[in-house]
Amino acid sequence: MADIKKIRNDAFKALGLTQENSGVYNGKWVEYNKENALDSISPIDGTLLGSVSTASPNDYDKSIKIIEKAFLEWSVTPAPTRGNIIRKISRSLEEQKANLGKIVSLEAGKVISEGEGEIQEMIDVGYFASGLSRQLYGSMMVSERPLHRLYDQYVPLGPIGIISAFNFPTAVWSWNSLIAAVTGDTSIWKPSSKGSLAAVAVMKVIAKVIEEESVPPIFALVNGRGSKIGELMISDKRLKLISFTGSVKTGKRISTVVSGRLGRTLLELGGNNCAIVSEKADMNMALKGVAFGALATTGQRCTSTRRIVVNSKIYDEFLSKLISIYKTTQIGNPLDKGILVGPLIDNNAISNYEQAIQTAINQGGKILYGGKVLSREKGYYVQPTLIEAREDMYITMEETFAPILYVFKYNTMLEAMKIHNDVPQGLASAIFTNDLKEEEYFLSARGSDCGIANINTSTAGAEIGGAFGGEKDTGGGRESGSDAWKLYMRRQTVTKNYGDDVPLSQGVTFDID
Ligand code: UN1
Repeated sequence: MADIKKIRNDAFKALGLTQENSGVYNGKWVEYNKENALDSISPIDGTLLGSVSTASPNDYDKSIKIIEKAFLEWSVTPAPTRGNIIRKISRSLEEQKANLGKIVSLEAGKVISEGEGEIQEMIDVGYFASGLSRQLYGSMMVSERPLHRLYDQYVPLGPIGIISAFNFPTAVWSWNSLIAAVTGDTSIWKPSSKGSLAAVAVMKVIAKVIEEESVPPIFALVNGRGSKIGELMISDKRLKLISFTGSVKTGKRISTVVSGRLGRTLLELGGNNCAIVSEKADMNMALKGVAFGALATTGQRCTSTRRIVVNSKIYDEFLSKLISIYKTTQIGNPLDKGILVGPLIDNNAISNYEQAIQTAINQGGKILYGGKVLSREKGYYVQPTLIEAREDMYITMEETFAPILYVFKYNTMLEAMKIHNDVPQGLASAIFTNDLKEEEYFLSARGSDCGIANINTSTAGAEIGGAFGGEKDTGGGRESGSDAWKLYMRRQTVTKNYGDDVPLSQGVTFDID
């Protein structure tokens, strides 16, 4: 049985964390203040890991002024130089990967390999961003006028705000902050109040690089409640972009407030991800993909598989094999070897789990496996649950952040696709099939309506190189890889006349002599 206290103490020592930690950084750590400090409690067994102080409105304002000033210098630093700094950050994260991974595991309740995987995501994004720093390309167009040049260039946007969720307490910050940093932006981060310690741990590592390399304070950290610091951020005109990961409800409000001041938003809201399992699938691959998608991170990923639609010809066989996997999957302390499913984040998550299951039963769902709370006193453990569902069950339209998988049956691809798309959210999707026609149908305009479409792999576990985000109620944002960097910059269309006359576009004449 893993010794939580020892693991915590060792990781704390390596990372310079203590029982009481400042949760506010803006080039310097603001002194710890007991008032309004957040307790970081491990969902594994209720251990108090440490306490993290929060930002006062004054600390917040000061931090914004500091990153505004840093922007003046950073935005004109050559992008490849910025990239070199971010590469060094990745290296430092690599050195501390095991310790940081442990903090994420302790605070979010992730199994060790997932805690470390989260840090790996940050490392990967850093290297990706560093390469990107030499590729912030604009396009060259051709001018309709003689001796004219027409092109677009990308210019840094300004200070930006990042509000992240508990389930990926550090990786999602890095998708935004490290990409934004190579584009020349500075950023301020309000982590989830359930991810405060992981945020401090990461910032400790990063602050060291920033200070050693004499970089201006490009990253600020302001721990605090959404209702206090989050509110200040969204209405702050000095923040040109607000990147938010969290619930649809909060996201809609943020969208209204930020667009009210004509700011930009990048929203990564709910997912209700579905996998179609065709009779033409490799069944073992489908079982592994579905099990990982539904069980990893105890169903608390935005990309978790929440629904499967299985072809009626293989339905019984697939379900009986899936139930066997559920029966043998070990639930418990995520720091112990062999455990694949750890705790939910808190008691509230347990209540949501119970409520969803009760609603599903009331609406005609049939429990195929699970459905029970295992512990809610010292640690928040539940049984992963499989529920046979029908299309008219409204509960299946909602995202419940818990390991509940709704199971549907289909006969035709048309039916499967309808069930798949008929929910408000549109983040991740998958089909398991070895049939090219089914695969292409899934990828066609009549296919998956999600931001992420996977063939023969899980809805969860996206790589950082692709753009991450989704459609419909998921909010439309794209972050991390591909050309998501463009959102952190403003596009400027440049027309340059190197002739001796001023010919006008569209053949307009305007003779002033
Ligand atoms: C999230 O849950 O907000 O694709 C992020 C995945 C991870 C990231 C999830 N790479 O499952």
